[in-house]
Amino acid sequence: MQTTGEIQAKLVYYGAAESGKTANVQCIHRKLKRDHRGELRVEGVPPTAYEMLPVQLGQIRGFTTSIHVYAAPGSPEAAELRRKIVADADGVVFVADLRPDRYAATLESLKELQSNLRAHGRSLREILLVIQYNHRDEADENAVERLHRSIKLKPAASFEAVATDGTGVLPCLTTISKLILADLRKRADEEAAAHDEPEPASEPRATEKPAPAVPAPTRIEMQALTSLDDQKNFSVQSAGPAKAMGNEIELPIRLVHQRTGDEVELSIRFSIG
Ligand SMILES: Nc1nc2c(ncn2[C@@H]2O[C@H](COP(=O)(O)OP(=O)(O)OP(=O)(O)O)[C@@H](O)[C@H]2O)c(=O)[nH]1
Ligand SMILES: [Mg+2]
Repeated sequence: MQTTGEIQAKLVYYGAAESGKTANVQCIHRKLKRDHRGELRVEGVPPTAYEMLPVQLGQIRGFTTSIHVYAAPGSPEAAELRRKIVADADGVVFVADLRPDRYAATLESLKELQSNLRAHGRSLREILLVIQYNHRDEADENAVERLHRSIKLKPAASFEAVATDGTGVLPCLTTISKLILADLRKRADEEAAAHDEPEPASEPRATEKPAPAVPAPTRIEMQALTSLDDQKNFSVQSAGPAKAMGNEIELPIRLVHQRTGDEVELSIRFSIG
């Protein structure tokens, strides 16, 4: 297994036109510190324009890890583009629009997502999926329950949101990112295990170096997602044990979100001397 290299995961915000996918990605761009995200790119022109934002998440098994966050375009003209964008997604946030006059469009978009995944031999059951009930400020208090019943899905999690003012945006991103990272870590473990299996007997080539040991325990650094202004809602669940690394001390901290119960693991590094 290499100690350098990159892992890029793909997260797609999918949903009906005007459901708030772009507003989500713009909000993430606004809220993350510069060194935790790249530039917000707008690709194409309306009605098929879409946005992409790289978010840096630190290291997994020595790999620099980032998630490319896409806001899929919702217009009818962009149907083929949506299909392509979601084909190889590692995770999806389905943005359900709570405004009553957008129910039908939301359910239609979910059906389309299902069929787009199926076209690539995938399914809504197998994909890492979180639902975001957006436009919360423009619907009555029963809207979530009503739409939720029609959606008939059991996502890993769901969130209420107002993407324009940031409500619910980062908890949603944090949750789906954690799911994606856990999945990547599992895959990295499987890859490492396959790598560790004894090779059939052959002479090692002179240029080959032994594979470096996998550092344990692996810590997924979540600084990007916890350095946000939502962090006031987190309380510390556990901390430590501290680990000395050269002239640095690393302290792992587990936070729990008071409202959603989401857990986030991050690490703080202190330099000595
Ligand atoms: N009041 C309110 N407005 C929102 C919310 N989310 C998005 N909007 C607004 O709704 C409009 C559409 O939002 P976008 O983020 O562009 O929607 P989209 O899903 O990217 O739309 P397409 O790219 O056309 O599919 C914009 O004017 C946003 O400012 C919300 O939660 N509340
Ligand atoms: Mg958009």
